[in-house]
Amino acid sequence: MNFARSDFPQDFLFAAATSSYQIEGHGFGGAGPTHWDSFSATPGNVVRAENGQRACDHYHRWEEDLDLMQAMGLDAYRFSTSWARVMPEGRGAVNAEGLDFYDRLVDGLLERSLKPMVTLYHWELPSALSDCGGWANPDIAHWLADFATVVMERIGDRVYSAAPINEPWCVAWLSHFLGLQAPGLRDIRATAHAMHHVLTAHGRSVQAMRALGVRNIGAVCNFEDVHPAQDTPAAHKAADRYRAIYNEFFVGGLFKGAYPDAVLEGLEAHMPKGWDTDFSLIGQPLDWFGVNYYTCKRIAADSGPWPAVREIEGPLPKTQMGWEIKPDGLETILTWLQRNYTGALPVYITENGMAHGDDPGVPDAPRIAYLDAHLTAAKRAMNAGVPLAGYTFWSLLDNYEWSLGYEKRFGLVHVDFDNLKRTPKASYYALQQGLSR
Ligand code: IFM
Repeated sequence: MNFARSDFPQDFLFAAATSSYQIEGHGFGGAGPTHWDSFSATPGNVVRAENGQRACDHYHRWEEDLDLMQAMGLDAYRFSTSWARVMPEGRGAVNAEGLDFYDRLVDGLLERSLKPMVTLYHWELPSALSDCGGWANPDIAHWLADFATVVMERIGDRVYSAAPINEPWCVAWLSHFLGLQAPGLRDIRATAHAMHHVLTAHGRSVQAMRALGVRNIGAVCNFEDVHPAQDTPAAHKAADRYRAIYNEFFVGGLFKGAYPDAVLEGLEAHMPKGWDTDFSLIGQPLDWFGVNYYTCKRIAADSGPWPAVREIEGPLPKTQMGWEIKPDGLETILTWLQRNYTGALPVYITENGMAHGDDPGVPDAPRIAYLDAHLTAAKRAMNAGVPLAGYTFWSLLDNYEWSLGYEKRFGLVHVDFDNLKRTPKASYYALQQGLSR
């Protein structure tokens, strides 16, 4: 691996990321049911109907996992808090055991000189809130802000950074329009409402955290490097529309106080009442912006109603997810964001990594090459003027890859899901070496 820490500025942070439902073991510690438990119990939604009830049992093995990060030489850990673990009904009563868990985790990180980077919501909505309409209900902005308050009253004095929501596109579009994640809806009205409420919830939660004095608050969105599949006007238009939905809608709300016309042309008729008066709430000042990047997309025009876009398989080598490997897309996204949205705001790569069908003991050379190439692309973006402040590897552990179950392995550390044994992969050791240089 070419990567060396000394090629990056001294205060540049290297981190690993996970999320609560994907690793903790939701069946432990008095957590309430979530929409992922019911989505996964519904035949056809998740490979082998797998769920996060046990996952990596990080709930009991968290010290071993923190030791692994410390030994690797990382500076920070990006994790999320499970809403239903802290508030089993989503509102009201607090599960003391759940809050204690995150309290211990934060102290354990600080004891190991790892900076805690917390995301409040990484997708496991409490079922009681899902029953009330979940992200389609405007009250979710207040529900999330209340959850933010409960969590931050306990750990807000010790976290390094905080973000309300991971990947709004997945929370809204993937889950309410494409139906591929919980709650598995395919409904344009629910989608339009969720797209907007994910941002009002972001805004209210930022306000709630600021009121408590929490510092270093940001937002995290995911991006793809989008290209027309053919050089035709129709494919270009379709790619523009796809890009507007995926890449431009959320940053439009956060940084420009407006949604792109190419999205409104399809969603405006379905938006919640008064949506266009919410931008001062949505556009709360931020201290940093987080970019999750994995791949590119080739888009063609499709027949049928809006958005009339179709993904076409591309020519580049692919990961276990079937995602094309396109490191220069990361540079494209970072420089485009900096020029059009984030300007001088510090940017973190909050997720990047690849799934690979790792066998224990077999070096994961493709992952090493993937990370090396993306770190180099990040460096190029920095040379082009992007104020990049950190890089987070997805993921520390093999874990629950949502509707794809436990088959897709993103970890730097292999997890044997029969006995939960952790075994660092070659990529873990390659990064460990690079971090020491
Ligand atoms: O595993 C997910 C994570 O939960 C959110 N970002 C993308 C990862 C890989 O699909």
